Amino acid sequence: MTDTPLISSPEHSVEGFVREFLRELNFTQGTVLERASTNDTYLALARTVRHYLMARWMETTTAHYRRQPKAVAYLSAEFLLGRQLDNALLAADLEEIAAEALASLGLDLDVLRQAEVEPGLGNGGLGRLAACFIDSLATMSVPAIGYGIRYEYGIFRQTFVDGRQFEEPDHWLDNGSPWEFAHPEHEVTVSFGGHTEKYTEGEGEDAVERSRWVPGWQVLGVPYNYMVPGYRNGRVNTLRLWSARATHAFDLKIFNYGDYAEAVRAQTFAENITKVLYPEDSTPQGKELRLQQQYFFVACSLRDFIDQLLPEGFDLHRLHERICFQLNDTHPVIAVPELMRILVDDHGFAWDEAWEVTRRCFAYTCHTLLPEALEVWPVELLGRLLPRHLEIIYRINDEFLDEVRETFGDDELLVRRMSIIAEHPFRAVRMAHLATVAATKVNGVAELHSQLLRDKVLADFANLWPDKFTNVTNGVTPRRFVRLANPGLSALVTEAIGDGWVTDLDRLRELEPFADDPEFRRRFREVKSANKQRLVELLERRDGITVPTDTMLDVMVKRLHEYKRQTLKILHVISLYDRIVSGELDVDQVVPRTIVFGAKAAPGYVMAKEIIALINHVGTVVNAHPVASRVLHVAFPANYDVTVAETLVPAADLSEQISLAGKEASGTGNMKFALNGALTIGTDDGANVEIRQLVGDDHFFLFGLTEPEAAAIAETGYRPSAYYEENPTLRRALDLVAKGEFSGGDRSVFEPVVSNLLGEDRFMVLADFQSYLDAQDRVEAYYRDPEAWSRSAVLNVARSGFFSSDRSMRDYLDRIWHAEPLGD
Ligand code: BZD
Repeated sequence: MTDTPLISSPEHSVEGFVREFLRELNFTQGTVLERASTNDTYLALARTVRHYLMARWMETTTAHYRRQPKAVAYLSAEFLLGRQLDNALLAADLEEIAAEALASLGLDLDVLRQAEVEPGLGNGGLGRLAACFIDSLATMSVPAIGYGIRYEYGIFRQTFVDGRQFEEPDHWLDNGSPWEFAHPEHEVTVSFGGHTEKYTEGEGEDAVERSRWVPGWQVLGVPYNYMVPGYRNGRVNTLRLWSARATHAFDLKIFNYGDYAEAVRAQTFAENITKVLYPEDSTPQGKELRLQQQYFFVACSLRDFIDQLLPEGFDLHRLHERICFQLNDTHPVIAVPELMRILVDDHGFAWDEAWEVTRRCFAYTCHTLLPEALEVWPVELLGRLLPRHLEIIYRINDEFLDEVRETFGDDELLVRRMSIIAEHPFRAVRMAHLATVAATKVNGVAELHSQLLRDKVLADFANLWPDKFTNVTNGVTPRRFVRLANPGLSALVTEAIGDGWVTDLDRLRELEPFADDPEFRRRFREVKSANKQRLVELLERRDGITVPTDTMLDVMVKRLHEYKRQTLKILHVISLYDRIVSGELDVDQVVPRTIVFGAKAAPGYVMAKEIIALINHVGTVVNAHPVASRVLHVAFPANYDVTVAETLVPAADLSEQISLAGKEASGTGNMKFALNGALTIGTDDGANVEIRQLVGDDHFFLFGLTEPEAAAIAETGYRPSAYYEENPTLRRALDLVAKGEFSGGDRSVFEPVVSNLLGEDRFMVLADFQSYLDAQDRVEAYYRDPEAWSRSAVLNVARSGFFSSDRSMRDYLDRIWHAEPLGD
């Protein structure tokens, strides 16, 4: 690193901003205001804002390099970032200046905001969590870097045709990508395939048997850097995403042989690695390309950290003093044998020495409880793609199983259960076991989840190493999900308690007394209602969906999965519809509600797609019914993403968190809603448990089986049809679906959904149905009293400060990383 003085930031004023913006528009975008398209002006604006953060970025990077503090590398196959412009404006304290500067040129900041295409580089909670965490790390001045993949196509764009999901490619890079900086000069070579060779190093007594990898093919990884600005603290961390390119050998091939077509084919092959994000959630499909992606980004990242970020000549025996690699689920776990390979093969470490270092460098976060979601790789595939890594995994396993036998005796069943290698139904590497064996710490993402990991999913490991297991409850960034998404609430809160809450969310506690202030509650309701208005306008503009204003806004947004139980919610809607239409409920006595769904289904997940169709078809019928539509409205905007969440969450009255207890690891949407003053209707699952404990039972609508109850029923044999037979309300709702009420009389359309519920119902929708309806009745009664409801809503805000991702980061720092913020 040089001592070259940094160019200073542009002047922090309206005039300074205008100057910089016009310069960008003219010199970089190559156009003039009069002829600039919206995209031109958006790009010029983004680059202008970027300039204000540039000096801080360079300073932060230089400080990390010079001071070599212990850092955190967050390895994640997904970073679901959301739009960048607003967050950058906020971090640089430029919101007002930019709005004024643009207005002085006859431009509207709001219009330019809409021009940004969000990078959809994640599926759902896991990817969004990674984005919240890097925001918090930057805001807390923690030396940290995010490592991931720059997918050319992010999560698919969802459209509905006749209510059914269709997927379209997400060309997020098409209009230019002003937030990234490519660094081809720092490209890294990544090897795949080939075979290993044994050789002897040294002679006589000193001779050691070693193995070397002779790869079959290689690709290049090009880093793209993204700024991760801290909130007004002068820090900008880095997110480094890797993109695959063909090696230069291919260029040579063109030159030598003129075999142009072959060279292009090779090029395409290499670049396929980072072409597309796998649109999966919880059910890995064992795609070869996916393993290539995982190894690719992890190999690039380790090389980058070791070769670029450590000083030359650094003694790798002390690597753990400089870094903790946090493994975001099992996707990056191949980093464990990769580090072993680097240390043993490239740096000549003895095996034990290398293992000592490796074991201290990794920590593992598990995000699931569903056994089928635990990633395994067939040995055949792993051995073909990464033969040296497979050898290393086998040796790690041999030594680990020796330890198991030493501790527990020759219990072969136990040994087989714990082995990193599964034998059935085919020989495969269990990535969660590998991660658990290698990691210094293994954490779940909410108290209940961590408990279940210890007691069930990884119980044998917890017996062996009780101290390895810990909990860090998830959190969300208050910058994006309160301060930016809910300007009305932010202003109200700041007026009441000052603005310290933005970086110290526990201070929301100071709002508690205001819950008893009728004037504050009135203003809170005013904000809610303005937020609903904003949502109504968004749905109209974006989707052409018209929804009523000023009804109870009941929201269920999350990936579509059976365990999350969107079917339970739609059965509630169907039952309300049924009882209104049949006259059992007096329509004038029903509290009007708008039910909003948002969900993408994995393209190969047939049942999830059927459920989407059912929701859309129910919506069509309900919304068109002359009586029911007076009080019920269903909206399902397609392509739910971070940008939609930012308008939807602040508008919600009721947050639906209704997974079967023991299945949702944490949830983070639940936290966003509570922080924005929605009340939760939820099961005792994931972080709902902690939300309820904090906000209090009187301000949370609990229903459903507990985890031990659900486990007991599953044990003795669950019979969903018994609930159908015994509960006439449930029977009528299911019968309506079965007889084709929502499919133009065609009974076959939703038959798979109905027979699945009656025959298997793995996630006990029918068992929880009545309890859910009763809880919804309590919701309705409570909502009739706006004073009581808004008091509870304010208390939800005041008592949810714990769910800041800043707090999660403090927990990781204290319990796992043992790193510290960088002082001035
Ligand atoms: O992770 C989610 C869990 O389901 C949530 O309960 C939890 O709150 C969040 C964050 O901890 N898991 C995912 O989002 N998982 C995936 O998206 C995923 C992606 C690829 C493969 C497997 C799972």
